[in-house]
Amino acid sequence: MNLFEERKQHLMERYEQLISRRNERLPYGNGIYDRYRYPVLTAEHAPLIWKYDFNPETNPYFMERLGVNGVFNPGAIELNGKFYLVARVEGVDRKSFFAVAESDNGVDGFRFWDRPIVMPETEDPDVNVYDMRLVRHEDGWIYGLFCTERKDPDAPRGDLSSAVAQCGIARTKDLVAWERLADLKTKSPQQRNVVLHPEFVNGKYAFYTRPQDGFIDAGSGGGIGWGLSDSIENAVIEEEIIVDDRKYHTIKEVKNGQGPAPIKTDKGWLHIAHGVRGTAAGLRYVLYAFLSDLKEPQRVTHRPGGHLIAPEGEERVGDVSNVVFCNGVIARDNGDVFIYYASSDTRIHVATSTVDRLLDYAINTPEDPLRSYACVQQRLSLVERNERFLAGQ
Ligand code: M1P
Repeated sequence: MNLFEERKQHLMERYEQLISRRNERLPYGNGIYDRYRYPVLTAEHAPLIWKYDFNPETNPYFMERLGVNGVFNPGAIELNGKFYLVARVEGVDRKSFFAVAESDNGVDGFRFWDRPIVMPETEDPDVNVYDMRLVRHEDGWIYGLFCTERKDPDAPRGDLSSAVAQCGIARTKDLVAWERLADLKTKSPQQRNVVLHPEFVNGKYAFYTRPQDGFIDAGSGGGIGWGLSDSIENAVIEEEIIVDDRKYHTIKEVKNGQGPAPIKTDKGWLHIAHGVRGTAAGLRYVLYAFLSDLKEPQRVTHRPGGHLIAPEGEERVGDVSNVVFCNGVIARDNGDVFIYYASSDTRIHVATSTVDRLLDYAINTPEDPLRSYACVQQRLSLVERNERFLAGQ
């Protein structure tokens, strides 16, 4: 067998082994959710025909022509009983694009569709697109809101890094054909992590936003914002309020952002978000949860303290280490919840829970009391309740 055939066969076999590998739920989680042994999607899950030229005449070494660097930060949706992720696929050229992967059970067997999504551009072409939030809206469309990034036209000469992030909006019925709408307009110079609320509020489209002064730095901005727009085709938010602020000495001191669209429950809207703090080793991204009022989704009713998911083990290392990020969740009719989170801007994992468990967590976990002394009081109160209960047994 020649080199071309040998490499091709080996890589194809290895690919099929990877896709058919069963995942395993790790035993004894924290009671809130379960983690799994393997990531559900990685760069190695990208189909070989996206990367290799299969013609031996033009590619005698069966050499990778268009490499994939990472697969992370997916939007998620259930359609006709199947699990779909719209992943951020990052080529080795640093540009990201979107691609759909599907699975029957949501924890393994994810396989990319043959072709990536062709996302139409607006008149002002995106340089990079990423982090899609998929929302099935009550108007009948499935929306994909994502970050569209372009070079900052006002950057000083020689500054090749400054960028402007805004919210791109597209809609689809089948995840195949996408209609691109105008980018969201707000007064903020930077917007990332914008999410469409699944229902109309006061007859308007409602958005979670994240206004920022700079591309990376929140500056005087930051916090999870909220605003309404009459139109989705030309969405404009005139007034933006902050519904979940960042705070000194918390897991969301530097910045935070809404994750996926919130889950509707009988006790309120259940949100998963990310919080960022600075450390000597750089930024640390963790996930947290909160609950907001059913009728007024912008009014937060419960704020469990601390993180819900933080990077663990190999999750801690990758292209941007010490990061977990979530923009996709699937809540099934039977109450099961699949939280898709990416680690270190490199790969995608799943954590499974239920609406009941997450509500118990959100409602009964005490808020961050913001001072060490108060944290000790909080812990002592738990210890004393336990002592009383155990003594009475
Ligand atoms: O690198 C970590 C994350 O950084 C950004 O998130 P945020 O806007 O909150 O800082 C995003 O670019 C995200 O894609 C990335 O995972």
